[in-house]
Amino acid sequence: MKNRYLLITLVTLIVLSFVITACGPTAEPAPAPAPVEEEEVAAPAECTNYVLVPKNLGNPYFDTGNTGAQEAAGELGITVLYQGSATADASEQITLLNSLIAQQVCGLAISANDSDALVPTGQAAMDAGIAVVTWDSAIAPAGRDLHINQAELEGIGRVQIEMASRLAGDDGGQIAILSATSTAPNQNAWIEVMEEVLTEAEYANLELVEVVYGDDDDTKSYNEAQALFTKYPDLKVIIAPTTVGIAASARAVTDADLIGQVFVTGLGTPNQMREYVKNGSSPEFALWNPADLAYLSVYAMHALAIGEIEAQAGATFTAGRLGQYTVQDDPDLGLNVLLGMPFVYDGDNIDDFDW
Ligand code: RAM
Repeated sequence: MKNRYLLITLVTLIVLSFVITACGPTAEPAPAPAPVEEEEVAAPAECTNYVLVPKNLGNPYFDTGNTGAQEAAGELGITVLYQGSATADASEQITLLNSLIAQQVCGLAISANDSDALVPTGQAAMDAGIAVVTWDSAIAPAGRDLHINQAELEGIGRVQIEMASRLAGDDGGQIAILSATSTAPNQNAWIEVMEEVLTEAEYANLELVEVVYGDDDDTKSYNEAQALFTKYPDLKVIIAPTTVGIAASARAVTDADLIGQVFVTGLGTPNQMREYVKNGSSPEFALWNPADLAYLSVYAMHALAIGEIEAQAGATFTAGRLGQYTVQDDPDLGLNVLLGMPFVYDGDNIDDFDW
């Protein structure tokens, strides 16, 4: 996109130089057009309408993300609509994205329900001149310009095994993973890391008995947790790498009077988890700040759309209060921008957070 605006600027300068030559004294040679500095390229005035697309609506994690997106939108003087499908489903998401492409928005920031299925849709958007970033959950590199990554995969996977190990105690025991949907790119990547970390000698006393899927649906997640209690009476820990799954699992443990016997950990939001940290069903969990993640995503999407950066490694931009970021390339994740490290919440700090 940036090239287009450079070209328009150059053509304008050349045309202007002809006009000046035609009108000016004929003896004087026309001055050569000044070299165009990248910083001089003005943002196209029409690039003000963007959309933040969550995996699904009604999920407090994404709603919190939207508060950060709106903060960035206010600072940048742009509009960011928040539109998603009712369920965390790739085909519903594709239908929505197709309609947004037809509306010719300036940019899309998508949390993907499927890594590969969304590639053609992402490509269609980019072909239409729309800046495409993913945030939270990535489309495969061919289907987006950049992924805005909450934290390193390794860090997110490892911290969950560390927490599970602390909760299982010295003797270890059976653990299960209660995930989001079976196609969720982010959860699947984290589960892969967790399975690898579990092969380390330090975690030899933890036995992963099953991975089940609650589809980021509260009721389904609750029922899956209950099914785990029945199937594995010796279960020690449920790791739910999803904010929907962890809250539903902690509620299921609480309702089943299993506090102290089955512990829940994983990724959650402080407001949803506070009561479960306090009642002991989920003494610790981790997360990054979803508002910051979406805030950063809006800055990156806008920088791409107005040609301030190209989607290439080494490109730098400033994301408001979060400061400067550099686009990096990763063999698995492709071009991405990294927000930071996951943070562990527990009884000592949970009341410091109000989101
Ligand atoms: C859920 C979603 C989201 C994930 C968080 C941790 O809200 O699945 O994609 O990043 O959990």
